[in-house]
Parts: sequence; C-alpha cells; structure tokens
Amino acid sequence: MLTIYSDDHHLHHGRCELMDGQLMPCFEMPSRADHVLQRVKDRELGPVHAPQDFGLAPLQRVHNHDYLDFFKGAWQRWTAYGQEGDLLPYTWPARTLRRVLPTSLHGQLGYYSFDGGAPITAGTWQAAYSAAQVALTAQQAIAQGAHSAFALCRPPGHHAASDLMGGYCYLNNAAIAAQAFLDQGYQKVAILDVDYHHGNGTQSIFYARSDVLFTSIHGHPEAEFPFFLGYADELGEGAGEGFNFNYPLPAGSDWERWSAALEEACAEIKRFGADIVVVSLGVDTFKDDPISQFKLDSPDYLAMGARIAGLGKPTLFVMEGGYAVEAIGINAVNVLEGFEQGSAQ
Ligand code: SP5
Ligand code: ZN
Repeated sequence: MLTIYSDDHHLHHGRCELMDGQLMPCFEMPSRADHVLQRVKDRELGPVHAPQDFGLAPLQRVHNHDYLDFFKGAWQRWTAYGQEGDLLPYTWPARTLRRVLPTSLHGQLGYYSFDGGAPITAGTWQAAYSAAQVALTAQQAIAQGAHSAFALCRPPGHHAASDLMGGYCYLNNAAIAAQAFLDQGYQKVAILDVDYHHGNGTQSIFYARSDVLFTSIHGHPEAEFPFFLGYADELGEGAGEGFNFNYPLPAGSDWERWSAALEEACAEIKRFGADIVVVSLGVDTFKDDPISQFKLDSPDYLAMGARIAGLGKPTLFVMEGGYAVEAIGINAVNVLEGFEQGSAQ
C-alpha cells in the first residue's frame, strides 16, 4: 500500500491543551506520526511518497474562505502583539451570546473554535496545509487506480468543521479528500470514522447531503468528548436524511462490542452503494490509550482492516487520533496490513 507523508507535521508542536482543569502537555505530538512512519517502513508496507501541492482550492471546497484566511494569518497577528507562546482560545459564543465576528484576535479565535485543545503555533498552518495535501495526494492515487492508499496526516482533521477548529484538528483532511472524489466525478463516498471520538466536524460538513454517507463508532457523547454531537438519533437532515449513522458505545467496550457496531456500519455502507470508502483512522480505541476508554488490543486492528477490505471498495485511510504513542504505529499499520490480507482473499 502506498503511504503519503510530509515532514512538515513537525512544524506543529503545541505546548499545552486545556484539559481536566489544567493546561496539560499536548497529547497530539509529533512523535505520533514518526512512530507510524517507522512502522510503515519496518513492515515494508510499500513506498512512501511526499505530497503534491494542489493549492487552496480543494480546501475551500470544504472550509469557509474567512475561516481559512483567519487560520492562515492568526500566528502573525499574535506575534504582532509581541506574544511568543501558543495561541489558545478562552471565550466561545455559547448559548445566550451573539454569534457575531469580533475584530479582536481572541474574539475571532473563539468564534472559529469549539474547545481549548487546538493551539496555534508558528508552524500550525503549514503543518495542517501539508496534511491536507497528504490526504489529497493519497486521494489522487486512488482516483488513478490504486485500490488503497494511506494518508499519514498530522495534525488530524475529523473534529474540524467548515469554520471551526478544535479537538487537535484544524483542516478536515478526510472531508477534503471525500469532496475531491466527488469533484472528480465519483457519485457516492462513504466515510467510516473509527476514531474513539465522534467525528463531529465531518458529520456537520456532510449532514445535509446524500452524496456522502457518514458513519462513526465512538465513545458515547453523554460521557465523552466532543459531548455535543454523536448521538444515535442524528440521522442527517434535508436531502441528507438517512445518510448519517452514529454508533455511540459505552466506556469499556471491547472488540466484541466494537466489531458488532462495525458490522452495522458496514451494512449501511453496502446499502448506500459506495463507490469509495474513506476511513478516518484513529487508533485511540486502544486499551492503553491515555485519554480513551475502549479496550481494543493490537490484533483487533488486523481484524478491523480485514473487515473493511470485505466491503470490496477502493479505500483511502486517513490518519486521525491515537495517543498511546509507542503503540500507534503497530495499531495503525495493523489495520492497513489487515486490509491488504483481506483484499487478497
Ligand atoms: C483527533 C482526536 O482524537 N481528538 C481528540 C481530542 C480530545 N480532547 C479532549 C480529551 C479529554 C480527555 N479526558 C480524559 C481524561 C483523562 N485523564
Ligand atoms: Zn480521537
């Protein structure tokens, strides 16, 4: 399987995120992608290519122009105040407040974010831009005939909505790739989000559309981040009604329980008649993940890949979360190897 990877992810190294009532060192750190890349090489998964540059246009198909302008320029505005630390939001337009765009940098940052988990550093825009190009380059490989490809994206993307950053995400790599397939003539794209957290950004981007089926298996939002989306009764709206399926699971869910939800998601993807499957590949479902509560073990990821291969569709894997740093290489590449073994049968 071809892997697309850019070293530019090292440009994004946030110092702190707001969690558990404290500023904690960021769980989403550069060594995550380094471990996955090392495992790709150790297992001889296939060639590793650098991304091409498709420019801003495919990002603008998913994200608002004003949001992209804000994100691209935020760091320079911050340093113009003489600030050197990471830029983190602290006020949001919640209920009872107005959703108007202020002129101040911090007001705008609150407007364009939904949590205190996505710091902007000097290199964040470049890293996120390159991650989107990684996804687009892997997307292009499939459009040109590959049965699968792996976009080793960092920072991740599935929490990012059309004009919101949060949950370690800035640009929605999977959504950008899915939209690129549609813009190139594909009719039906299914997204399967296996990250431990609900893919609220991806869901919201495609919620009113019938050309993208969104399915997600995740910690129940009653108890888990991102809390305010991801319930089973969210089925889409308007033309998108019936094209959104959430499988929230309780803390402690193991492979037996998790894989039953995967069966249901796969049944929906089959019913939909997808041309293409885009997998938002988070491995924070792992039993030793430091911020998550599922109990999947490393061999389970081989089975996950094999089941996805059983869909029989060209499949783009896009890296999302996973914070048990030593293990994410093994677990992510297990999904890819399981897919290849399942495809060969
Ligand atoms: C891409 C992705 O996986 N983003 C996840 C963002 C989660 N941020 C909030 C995590 C809160 C975890 N609280 C766990 C407490 C453990 N002490
Ligand atoms: Zn996650």
